[in-house]
Amino acid sequence: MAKKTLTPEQAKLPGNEKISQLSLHQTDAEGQPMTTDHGVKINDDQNSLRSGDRGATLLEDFILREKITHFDHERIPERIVHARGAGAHGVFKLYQSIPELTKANFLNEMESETPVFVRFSTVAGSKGSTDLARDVRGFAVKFYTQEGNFDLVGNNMPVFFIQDAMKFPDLIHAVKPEPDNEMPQAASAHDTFWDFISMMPESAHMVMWAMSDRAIPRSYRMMEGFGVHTFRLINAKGESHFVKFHWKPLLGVHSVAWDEAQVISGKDPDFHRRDLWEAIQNGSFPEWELGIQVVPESDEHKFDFDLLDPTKLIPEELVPVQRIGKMTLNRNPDNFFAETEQVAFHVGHVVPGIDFTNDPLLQGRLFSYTDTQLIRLGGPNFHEIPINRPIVPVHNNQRDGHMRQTINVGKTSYGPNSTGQNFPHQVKVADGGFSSHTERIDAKKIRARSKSFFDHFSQAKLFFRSQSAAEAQHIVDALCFELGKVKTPVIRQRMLSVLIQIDKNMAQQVADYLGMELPAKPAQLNFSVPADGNPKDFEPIDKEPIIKNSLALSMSGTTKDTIKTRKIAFLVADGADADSISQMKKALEKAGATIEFIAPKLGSITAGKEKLNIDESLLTSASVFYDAIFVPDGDKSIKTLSAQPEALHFLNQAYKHCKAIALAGNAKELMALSNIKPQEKDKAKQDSALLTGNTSDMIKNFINAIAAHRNWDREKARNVPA
Ligand code: HDD
Repeated sequence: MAKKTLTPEQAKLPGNEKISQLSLHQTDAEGQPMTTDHGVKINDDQNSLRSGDRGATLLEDFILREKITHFDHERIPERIVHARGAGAHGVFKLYQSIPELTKANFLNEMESETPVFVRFSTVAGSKGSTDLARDVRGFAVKFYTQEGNFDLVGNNMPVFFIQDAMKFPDLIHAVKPEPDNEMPQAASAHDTFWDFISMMPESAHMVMWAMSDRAIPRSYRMMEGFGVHTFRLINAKGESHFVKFHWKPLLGVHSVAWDEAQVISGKDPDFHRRDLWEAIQNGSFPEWELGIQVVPESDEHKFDFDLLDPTKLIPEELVPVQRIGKMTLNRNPDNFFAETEQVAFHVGHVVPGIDFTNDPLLQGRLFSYTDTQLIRLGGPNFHEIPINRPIVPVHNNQRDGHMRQTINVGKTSYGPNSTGQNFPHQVKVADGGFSSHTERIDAKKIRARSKSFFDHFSQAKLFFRSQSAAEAQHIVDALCFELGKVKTPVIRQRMLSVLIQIDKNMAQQVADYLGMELPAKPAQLNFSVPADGNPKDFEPIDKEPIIKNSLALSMSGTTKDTIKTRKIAFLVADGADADSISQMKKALEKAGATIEFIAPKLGSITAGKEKLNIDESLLTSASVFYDAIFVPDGDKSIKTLSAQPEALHFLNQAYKHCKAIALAGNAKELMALSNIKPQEKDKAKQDSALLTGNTSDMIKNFINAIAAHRNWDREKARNVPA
């Protein structure tokens, strides 16, 4: 079967106002003569100009010089964080207008669709690093609204490691590869990261998220997104409400297994990028609902945490998430560098109706994002790069600078002016002029943190207690792995002191693995103390969460009723049963899944009277690329597969990674051969994701097992070699 990959043209991917604007900057060389950058037609682009057949190259060769100079300057600095990413275009459509909360036009205009550009990323790795690193994922959305650009620059986790932007360079220096040997790449499992974290108890909550399976998503399309900080919504009367922004994926929130992540990193480090690209190209457009949690100003102090503290979330049980619109990603970029690499997000890009709070992390970010673009994109005119331009006109008295594109006409570049009739003119608030929320502030200038920021553990406890058994076990496993990679015993020891504050049993399991005793509560937990400070004044407040658990924090309750876009491998060889194949294929495709045929070699196989084209071979593929495996009936095919170690490994690995496996008819013989040995108490028939029998009888259960994502129960036995 040929893969369904369409060009944007064939797929008739939707455009929008931003896409039309971008198209003005596109160029297509089809049918065109080659020229220099200055438009001179080139006769020979293959040979440099030289003095005689075997002589030296001449300095005069402007064609050679131009080509090489441009090449030498092709790279720009990668992002200091979030260097590795993938982007896509789309639209945002409102379900419900909210004028009582905000005057932002794009959150009120029901008829219009707002173009968006989204970039997903990992944080720590370099531009060429693996997509499957255990890491936070960036989730940055640029809304091209009719009132200018609004950037929601969030992550796939709702809290952050630190409470003050002042510590961001330290955090990033600690997590990035160590400076002496530039190792390890795209990994937090090393001494400097855990050294920093173990001295920074405010990171405890985020560490629980980062060690959870949220840090190894199955797909960008299956991640939540969060604005993290508390922002403000401002209505036409100038009234403010606090708001937290959420993105809820319609495919649910799902992750891969850690062992699987590591295998994918070797087999296809572009796994997430490819998944996003292919989904859009195949017309399976990824969708998220935009959610808001709204808190009236009068309730600011109603919670047992500070709304300005970015290490805290508002439990959905306390303030439900209202879903107010949907974002659909429906178009891949035309050029990675021009769009995905050059896009410049800024948490300070807001439109009238949206404003900031005094969250100290947010406040520092407001400075950092423009500053970083100046070095990364080379100067103050980065807003003129096509992907960054708003879809509304830009007029002001900013002028000149490196690579200025706009040709401002006239003499006037200042205001007030009379030479240009005082244009461009300022805009009244009633007519859409931005004015900052008039928050009352009556305070002393101090360099300090509010005591209301000192509870570092209650939400870390809430998160851990809200996990399913499998998720909690994965956090323990992740901590064992990460701290196991730490070489300095005192760092491990200090980290155990932090973990005890969250959950003693969890800390004990990690300590056992590390071969260490659980330490007593140390004299000092927080090392983030000013030179004149008394460490005692900086110790965390020990508090219990005010709710027992929060369902929304666990992925186990997420959408599990669809197999749309899931990839299913059909393991086949000559002689596979045509009926078995077509029954299963039809049912899975009807439910929205994608099928790929995998055989010992490429080309085609015979299945009954049919010839089946093979998509991948056992050599080019691996079970980690698929959500589930089906082996159709057919004696000859099964015999061939039985003799192929790669086929047996394929099945065993899928089993280890808790995936749905359906073995039709005699294919069940492959079970023992591939070392799939459910424990006595855990027999095959009790494993809801390991199916044997007739193809037609297993279809429904197979679909349910794929929709359930993984049968994590299978892990309990811990008896699966791979
Ligand atoms: Fe940041 C990039 C998200 C804290 C400084 N950040 C960046 C990106 C995302 C985030 C998604 C990539 C944007 C893209 O795809 O181009 N950052 C966050 C979140 C944070 C956060 C959710 C905490 C809630 N960041 C943060 C702090 C600082 C920065 C505290 C500095 C004080 N972030 C940057 C940066 C980056 C960046 C250095 C690197 C590239 C860029 O901005 O454009 O300025």
